Amino acid sequence: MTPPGTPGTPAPGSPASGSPASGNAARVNKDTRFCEPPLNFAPGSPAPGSRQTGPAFPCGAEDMAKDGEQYAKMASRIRAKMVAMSHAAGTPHLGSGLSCVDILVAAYWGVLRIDPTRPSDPLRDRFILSKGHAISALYATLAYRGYFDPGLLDVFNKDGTNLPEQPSPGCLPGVEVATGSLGHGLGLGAGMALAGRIQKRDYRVYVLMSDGECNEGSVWESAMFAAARQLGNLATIVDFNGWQATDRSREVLAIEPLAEKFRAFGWESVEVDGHDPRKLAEVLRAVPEGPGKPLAVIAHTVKGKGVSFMEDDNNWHYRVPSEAEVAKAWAELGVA
Ligand SMILES: Cc1ncc(C[n+]2csc(CCOP(=O)(O)OP(=O)(O)O)c2C)c(N)n1
Ligand SMILES: [Mg+2]
Repeated sequence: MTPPGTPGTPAPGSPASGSPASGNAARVNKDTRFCEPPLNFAPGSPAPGSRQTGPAFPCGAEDMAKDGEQYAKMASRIRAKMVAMSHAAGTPHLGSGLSCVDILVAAYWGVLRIDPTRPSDPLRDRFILSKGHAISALYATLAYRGYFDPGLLDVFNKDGTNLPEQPSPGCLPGVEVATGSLGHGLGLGAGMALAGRIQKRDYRVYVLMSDGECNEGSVWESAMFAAARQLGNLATIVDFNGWQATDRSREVLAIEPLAEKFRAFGWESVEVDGHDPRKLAEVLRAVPEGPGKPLAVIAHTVKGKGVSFMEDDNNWHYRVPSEAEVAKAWAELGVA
């Protein structure tokens, strides 16, 4: 199948699309690749400097929230596609991606004030997948949410395409930042949340981390910063599946009690079932635009969720499914 789109086109800001200044000029920060696009003030819009509230972006929350079945159907569709993507690309981290699908479905269909046709809208809510190794879950979510043609998912991790195994900023519409090196998403999110306050833009920032990622010192530096600056417009969701790459999280470091740790760092903290999108959406929708304590949602999940022979089996951190295993998974997910 030939996917639509233009794989191979350099992403905005990639070296091929124009490189930063060199020599003396390189010491001057002229690189504006990661700046927000300027706001265009239409007649009747608030004057620069006044508080700006985003439009009520269509998010489908009303429809999906009424009926948990719809969340479940979308989650199964995403999971099935991810299993096929892993097989086609020979790419690992499938268990990690399956673990966080219900969190993504809750966020993208039940919480975020976004418009897929305007992925760079300065007033959009931001979502950062800090556990970047689970990128197949985000790509599939963005595609089915309308950010780009789902046909592009078929070239996942193929050379010369814009769907790398670890995301880079702007590689596809809706991908906010580069992640993959664990421990950076929360700091990036805190910066965005602070920028929103300074610019008087009423958006929220959501950062999805993994439990193993919380071993990183940078997570706790960011947590202290966010609480000190009262970034109430910031929330993190920790995909707490109890596994890291090679062992149980509790065997690697004493990560628990995680909710209490966040509270000790000045955050609000709640524990939820990470496979209950309605509950997740309810909790995440309550995040305000204004100052206050940031929110940590400890989402208890199962690595490999949705495919019985992958659930809680950490071999699927690295394993790639065979064709027969894809068929078996699809049958279980009800899409065969
Ligand atoms: C800074 C850093 N160190 C090491 C790795 C390699 N690595 C990839 S996934 C992973 C751990 C996975 O466990 P967890 O963070 O809990 O994510 P899960 O796969 O369980 O969702 C590691 C160590 C990395 N991506 N970044
Ligand atoms: Mg984990």
